[in-house]
Amino acid sequence: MKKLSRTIMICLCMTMLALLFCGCEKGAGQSTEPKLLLGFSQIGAESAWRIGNTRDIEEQAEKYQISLMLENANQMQENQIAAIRRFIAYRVDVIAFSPIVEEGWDNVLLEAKNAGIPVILVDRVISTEKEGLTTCVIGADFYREGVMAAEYLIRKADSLGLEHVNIVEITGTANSTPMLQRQAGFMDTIADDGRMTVLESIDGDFLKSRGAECMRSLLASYGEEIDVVYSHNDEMTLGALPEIENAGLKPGKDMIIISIDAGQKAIDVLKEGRINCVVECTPKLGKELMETALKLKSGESVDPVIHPTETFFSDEMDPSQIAPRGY
Ligand code: GYE
Repeated sequence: MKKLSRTIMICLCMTMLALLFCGCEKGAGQSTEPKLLLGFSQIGAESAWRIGNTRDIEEQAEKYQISLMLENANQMQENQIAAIRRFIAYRVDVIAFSPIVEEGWDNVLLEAKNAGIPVILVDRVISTEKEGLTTCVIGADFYREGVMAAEYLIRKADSLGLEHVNIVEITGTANSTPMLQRQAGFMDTIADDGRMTVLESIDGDFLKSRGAECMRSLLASYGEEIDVVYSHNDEMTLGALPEIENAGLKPGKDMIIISIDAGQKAIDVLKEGRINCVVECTPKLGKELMETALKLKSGESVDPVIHPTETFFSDEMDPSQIAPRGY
């Protein structure tokens, strides 16, 4: 009996301590009240880039004490539109989203505008004739990435003394900003080089499985005629490489492989000599996003376009010097 009452006493003490602790927590919570509510519609989780981008946005929101409503659209524009409508209904302070494609946003963005909620574009842009639907864009200069990829190819062709260069291009999601701009930057840069022929451009939708399918079909059509694979992201490249090997060819030697994103996996493959060049596209846009959202909330003006600085990694340099990528 004595033992029992001692146990009850201990339990009571612990409950009181727990209550006290909760009280303290609440006090601490009050002092770190969110500075704003940000609704963010992410495209999906199709690549290491995208997963790294989501993680970075979550981490930075926490760091800046911004309350984040994050929705994953699983690669569907209609899901993004529905998420934006929910953000409006919820009366968030700022809306941000990465538009999967450029067209088709006018109606929902007009609704956001009428509700007085500022909208930030992250990573990709939209195409519209209407003014004032969005405040700014925070994302890479995809055209410049395409230029860097082509400039590498021209240097490589020079160094190998190639007279004819047959290129296949595996593109990202049709009508997405990175697809359109990475293609334009690359094509404009090789346009005046008489050695370059593009055999085919094929839609790989930024997915590893599609990269493999596209490569199989390209190999079936052109086989060893292919000198260069220009792929718009690492996932598709990583899908394509085993297909090239299955066809008895050595990527990086029998075929020049150029990729974009520069996630850790692609850098590891570059170190193995199976990729020749990978252009950087950083997913770390969270800090700029939080700072821009805070400025908008306090009525400050923001830069209309914010591009991170980017580089490339290639077999022209010592790959052991490349720092861990973090995505
Ligand atoms: O390159 C790709 C991703 O929009 C920059 O989307 C982004 C692209 C990135 O899925 O891997």
